Amino acid sequence: MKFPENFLWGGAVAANQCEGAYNEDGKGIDIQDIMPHGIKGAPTAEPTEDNLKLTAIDFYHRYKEDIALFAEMGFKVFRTSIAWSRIFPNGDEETPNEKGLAFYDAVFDECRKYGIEPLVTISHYETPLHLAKRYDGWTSHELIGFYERYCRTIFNRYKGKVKYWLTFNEINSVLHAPLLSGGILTPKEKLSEQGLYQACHHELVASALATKLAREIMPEAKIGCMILAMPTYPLTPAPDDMIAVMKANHFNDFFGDVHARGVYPGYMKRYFREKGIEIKSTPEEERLLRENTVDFISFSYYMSICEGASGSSGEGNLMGGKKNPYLKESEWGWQIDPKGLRYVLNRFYDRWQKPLFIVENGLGAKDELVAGGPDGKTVEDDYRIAYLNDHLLQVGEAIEDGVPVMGYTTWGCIDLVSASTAQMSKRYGFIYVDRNDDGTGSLARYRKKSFGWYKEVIATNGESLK
Ligand code: BGP
Repeated sequence: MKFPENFLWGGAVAANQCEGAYNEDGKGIDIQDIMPHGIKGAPTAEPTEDNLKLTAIDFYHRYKEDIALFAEMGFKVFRTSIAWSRIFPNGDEETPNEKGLAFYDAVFDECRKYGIEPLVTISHYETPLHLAKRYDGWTSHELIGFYERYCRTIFNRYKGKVKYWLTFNEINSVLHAPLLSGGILTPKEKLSEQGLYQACHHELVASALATKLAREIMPEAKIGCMILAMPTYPLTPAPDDMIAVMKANHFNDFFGDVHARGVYPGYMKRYFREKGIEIKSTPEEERLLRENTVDFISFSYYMSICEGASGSSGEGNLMGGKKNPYLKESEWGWQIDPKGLRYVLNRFYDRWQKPLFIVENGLGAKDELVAGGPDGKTVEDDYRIAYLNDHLLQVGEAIEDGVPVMGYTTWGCIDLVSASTAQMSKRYGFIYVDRNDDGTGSLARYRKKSFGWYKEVIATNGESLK
């Protein structure tokens, strides 16, 4: 199995799921601070003590120790996000918060010290709360200007330190989780499709604007979009099931199509027409989209789903869809499908002809800390090793198929708080963090068995995979 030279091996986290320090050094409150239950349960009025993200794994104070562990594994790249509300506490101020800027300087410098490239998500499910309350998040056109100012600030500050940028985490998830993904406080059941797709338009325009700015300010940078990838299989070979798959794909492909081709696809225009949705757009915005397509497409991959013409969707999994009788699932009901990753890599490259970057993949599982390992305690996580090994073999197959894959960052390379359930017990890391769902724990770090395994994979550039 041959991975390209300079393949970017690494791991990924997001600010809100690892940093903690939710109100330190001038940080504003963001939507995660009032979402103690993830995507289930209503947001709270104020940050509450049961919200694990307020402290998370305290990366804000322990980043040096954690980055040293990533370096020990041989990471070439580390994906994290900038918490927008550390830079602009409310989101709509004119001047940034210097302490927030200084924190990310320190994080990126620490990465560079070890030769690790930072890969930065500009907006990862952490819209400043004020933007949600005052403007209803991305439903408002004004967000484009605030995001532009934020991008200009961080691009000018970190040019030369950060080469790889992603505009919005899992941009297509706004259709399913408007608050988490789009900072939209109007409850999903009350939000009109008109409002929802207008919000998508604003994000797409903002993403194109960020791409334009990045090219002006940091000509050496590479900027990509980020999509939640879920390959969809027909439940049966019935033509109607295949059409159902095609339609389900449209709602996700639409985001990649605009990012890669710069225009709204015909199937989406038809949908808008038939639903009476009129996207407010200007010729200037259309030009922005057309002239600023992305350098690469990145995506998360956890599972595939099935679709069919009959019956209702939403049986399981993150974004609806139906269960596949041929696949096993994780303890959280996410169906495990390594071959789906090869399929999605081929499909995305066929469609968009842009380099691809897998920026999230991994197994959320319950771990048991036992005696052993270099730190005195460890986790024998053979199930995680098997999951990652099998997925990486399929990445290798896709590379053999001719797909240009830039890199691979496992999700949650260190245990962190889950996005969908806000639990600590849904662990993804190579590094165990001693913190429990009830908030207890010392926050100590322990290398799991998978730590040494991944180190070997990186050191051999994938040749140790079996
Ligand atoms: C993606 C998000 C991440 C993340 C991951 C795993 O949807 O981009 O933020 O956490 O999924 O999901 P979870 O944490 O719910 O297990």
